[in-house]
Amino acid sequence: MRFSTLIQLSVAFISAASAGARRADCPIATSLPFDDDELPDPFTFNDGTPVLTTDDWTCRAAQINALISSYEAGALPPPPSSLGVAFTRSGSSGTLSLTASNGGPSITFAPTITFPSGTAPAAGWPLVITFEGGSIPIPAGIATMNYANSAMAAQTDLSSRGVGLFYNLFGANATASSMVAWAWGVSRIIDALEQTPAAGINTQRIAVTGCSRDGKGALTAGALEPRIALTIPQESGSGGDTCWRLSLFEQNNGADVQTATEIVQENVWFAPGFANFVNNLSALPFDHHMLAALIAPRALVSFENTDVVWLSPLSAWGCMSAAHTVWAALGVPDNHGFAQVGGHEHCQWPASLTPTLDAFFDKFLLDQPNVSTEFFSTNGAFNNVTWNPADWISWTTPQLT
Ligand code: MCU
Repeated sequence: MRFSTLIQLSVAFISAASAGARRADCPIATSLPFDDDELPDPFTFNDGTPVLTTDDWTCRAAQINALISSYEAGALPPPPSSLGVAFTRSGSSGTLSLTASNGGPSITFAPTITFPSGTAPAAGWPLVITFEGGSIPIPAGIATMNYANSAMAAQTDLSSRGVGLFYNLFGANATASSMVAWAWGVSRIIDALEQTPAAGINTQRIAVTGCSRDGKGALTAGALEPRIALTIPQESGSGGDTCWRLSLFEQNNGADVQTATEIVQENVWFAPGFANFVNNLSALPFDHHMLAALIAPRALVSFENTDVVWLSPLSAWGCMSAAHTVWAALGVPDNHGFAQVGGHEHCQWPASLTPTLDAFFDKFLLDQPNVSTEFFSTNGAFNNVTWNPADWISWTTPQLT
């Protein structure tokens, strides 16, 4: 017994030592031989060694990001070589006009900001960037920006591929999905706010939100842009805060949910190459619990609706339960919330969830660090499909040091 303990300890020591070496040289892969019906383990590096420290997680997140980019999202381009910004304000309304170019064609987009009344905090107003206006109640004391993400990258149907401002700049053949294009636009908005103090926004206190397809987009932006403090996807469903494998399981058990095979035929939210994997989900070295986990340790609260079967309610609960282990491992479980109820239409906000939402705003945008954000619940209405975590989550959650 003692001998095996000793071996285990020395294995742990060797792993920790090699993890240290990996941190200095974090190997990124864009493809990985993989075959797993269950949810992939976020805490195992591509080379099979364990994630043991918070620095390890930084490297692991970079690995996951590269894999998601390669398999389903497409390439996120760097900032443009030039970004011109003009800000105008009239009363409670502001317009932030951005012109981006890489030396060739330029694009201009001009999101509007609605400012709260009263005196701005010394660091500037917190801000929620709302994809297509969003549909959650935003409390007093927070500015809102209306982001016309569908102009950045269209999302009508498959004919939207390569259509929108982003593709005018990067070319219609850019691999970036519409959601990656939207995230690129959010990053430019934050660049512009950073270089425009007159806009009066506190760029340390920015949230993103959107519902349904735009909720998928808000989640992706939160995953790709580390300056977003709080990510709030609402009813993002399949392709958002749900896992591909779990949605397929739900469908195989008789629920009419959206799956990966459907989504790639419906719209351009994913890169063209994702179609190569939708019939072989076991080959994906990630699932969306790992997309969501790219946000950790920053704050994520997602909301789902069990009345809309298409959203794949079991998948959302299972996927976010799996993602939650990453926030737990990082010692900040309450930076990740989830609430799933019924009794309302798609994208209609149920008042019962306002206290949960407000707690996240208070803590992460309104400088009230002592507010509790311990909210993680479902009504469990999964259309008679059973969630059994042991069938899907084979890892134990480490305490990263
Ligand atoms: C939940 O998001 C999408 C869903 O993925 C699509 O299949 C459906 O057509 O539209 C939903 C949506 O965006 O509704 C507003």
